[in-house]
Amino acid sequence: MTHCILIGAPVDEGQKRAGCLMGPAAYRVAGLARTLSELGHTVEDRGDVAPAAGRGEVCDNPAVHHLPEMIAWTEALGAAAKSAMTAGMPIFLGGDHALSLGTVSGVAAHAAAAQRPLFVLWLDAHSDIHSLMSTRSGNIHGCPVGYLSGRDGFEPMPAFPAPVPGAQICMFGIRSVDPAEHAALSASEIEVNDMRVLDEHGIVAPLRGFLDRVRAADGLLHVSLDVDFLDPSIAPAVGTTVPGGATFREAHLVMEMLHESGLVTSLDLVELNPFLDDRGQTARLMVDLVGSLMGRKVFDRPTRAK
Ligand code: B3U
Ligand code: MN
Ligand code: MN
Repeated sequence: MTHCILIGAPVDEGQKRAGCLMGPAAYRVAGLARTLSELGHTVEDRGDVAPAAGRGEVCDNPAVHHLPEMIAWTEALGAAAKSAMTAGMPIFLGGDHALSLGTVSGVAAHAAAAQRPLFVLWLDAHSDIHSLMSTRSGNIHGCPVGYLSGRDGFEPMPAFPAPVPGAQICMFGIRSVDPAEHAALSASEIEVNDMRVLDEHGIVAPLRGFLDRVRAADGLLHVSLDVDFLDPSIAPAVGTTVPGGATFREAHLVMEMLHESGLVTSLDLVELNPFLDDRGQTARLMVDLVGSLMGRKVFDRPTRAK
């Protein structure tokens, strides 16, 4: 039994298609709390985080927008994440992916205090490893991994901490990478499992390899689940649909393996844009995936291999 702490992060400023701010409400409407309590967990909903007013930070790339707001979100979510980690398992209801600058920093601060390494599983069509200078869209939701991993080749931003070494980050589902991101990924130690890897080897062996690494290091594991990890045919409610994503079955299998590992200590649900959804289909699927991550099984076979 886990104490699940729901934290709304209605961040919409990391991209330009309004609607992600409705994500936390959509997860609540889709029955996330009920799903968790039916699985035997306790649930505490801490409501939505409210950031302070953004200060006037600027950067030299004129494309970048909402930087002061994202700095304020990063501070507020970092504090919320750090405090929730001492009480249970935070589940952050996004909000676009820029929110992970805050959630992962806060979780990392907790891990550092506990003297345990933090690992991050990034489930996404995109690598999100831009810097403020390399992004052409100017959308900060394309930058969180860049800052969290301390990407080389650009000025560090004190407001965006770099708490997770690349070697502790693992990506699955990758199928849309800009040239600047390609260079950054190549120079990093991040484990990149793009769709080619999944097509060739399936999802089980590479995921098991990563989970073994986390276990061997006695690490904490943060999972950051971007809706566009999933194929748009099953998850249309996202601003950046990319064909060829994870299937329904692959996604549930990932979640079931994560549950069986017992390693997951925090979770982001990001990029749901309920305005683009089809009768709540995507919100419901995301809630079902959380159900699998938190222990729902079709058939509970005690001897099932880990
Ligand atoms: N790499 C592109 C596209 C993108 C990144 N993340 C999302 N889209 N969701 C960019 O804008 O940085
Ligand atoms: Mn993303
Ligand atoms: Mn994405």
